[in-house]
Amino acid sequence: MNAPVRIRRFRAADVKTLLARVREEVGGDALLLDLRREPPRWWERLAGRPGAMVATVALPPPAPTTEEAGKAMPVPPERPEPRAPAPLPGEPVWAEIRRRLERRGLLPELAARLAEPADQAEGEAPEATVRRRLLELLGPARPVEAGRQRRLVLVGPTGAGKTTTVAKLAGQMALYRGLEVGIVTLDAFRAGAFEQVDAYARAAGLTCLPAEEAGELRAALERLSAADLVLIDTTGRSPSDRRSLRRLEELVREARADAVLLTLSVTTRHEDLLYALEAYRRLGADRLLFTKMDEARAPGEVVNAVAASGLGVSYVAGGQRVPDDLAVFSPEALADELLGVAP
Ligand SMILES: Nc1nc2c(ncn2[C@@H]2O[C@H](COP(=O)(O)OP(=O)(O)O)[C@@H](O)[C@H]2O)c(=O)[nH]1
Ligand SMILES: [Mg+2]
Repeated sequence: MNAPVRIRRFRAADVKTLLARVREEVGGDALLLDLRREPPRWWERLAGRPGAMVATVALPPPAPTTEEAGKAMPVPPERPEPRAPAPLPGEPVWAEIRRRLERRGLLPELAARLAEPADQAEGEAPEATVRRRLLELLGPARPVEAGRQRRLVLVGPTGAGKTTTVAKLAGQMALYRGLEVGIVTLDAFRAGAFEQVDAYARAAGLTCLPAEEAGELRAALERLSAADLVLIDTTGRSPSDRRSLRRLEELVREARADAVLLTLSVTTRHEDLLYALEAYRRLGADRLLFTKMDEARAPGEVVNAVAASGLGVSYVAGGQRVPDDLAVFSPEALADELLGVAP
């Protein structure tokens, strides 16, 4: 019996990287079946980025080893999840919208509340009502108001993306807005941590100062007193580590920050996200920032977190590239995405 043709898909930001990756992974004998640009996803649109390039290739024989066979996968349909799924026969429109929101990651009770037939405005289509309620819930975006807000602290669980985001924000504010930006890292004493952020800072020609305790923090802030914007990176703490959270709380207070951005990965399980929200609220977090949009199955967790915390969203990050994979949050773009009407 002939072995079935094995098909793989590859994604990359541009054709050159994509083809290099195909060559590296499957060699020169793969047959290129299709090469196209995907429409940008919602956060990519916010960052003004085109969608990724996608190559579909047929892998050459001979039959794969078991390990390779695991990697080969059938070509998924063009859109694995239709953006606006067709209603089930006889399904009322409100129930269909609720189902759509749940598929995009909203908690069932929140989806039910948003897609509730009551209080519909005169002559308003159900979808428009839900969109309006989503926008009310999300509130306006809360990016940094450079000029008015000078000292920013990023807090959040380990691995959420704080350091990367500090580098992105610093880079964008310095390169695109021409601001003088300084960085202070309270994460300097973990092996390699200072080097990570200092490398970014050097590349962008910015000053990065380490600080471990209140005195050093004061001195660092003093040295950066001429900067337009000072970004303070912190160490991730386990929300259950009350003692080190208290220490961090003291340092955040010492920093007298104008904004405290609670950085969360959108891939976090809802229960863990609630736990982090509760723990970091005590540190004075006044807005949210979501990372790893590119890894998330669905963006509904952003809405769940806003609903649970009452905090607005500042930025969203969708990739590891510094500084460009960070954009000001857009409640309208997220609402359109959730309702499946995004272009
Ligand atoms: N895919 C993806 N990875 C990210 C994003 N932001 C950060 N990361 C990665 O997440 C990991 C942890 O990031 P880091 O900034 O060190 O997190 P921290 O512990 O909160 O400072 C690193 O490998 C980053 O490259 C993002 O938006 N998307
Ligand atoms: Mg870090």
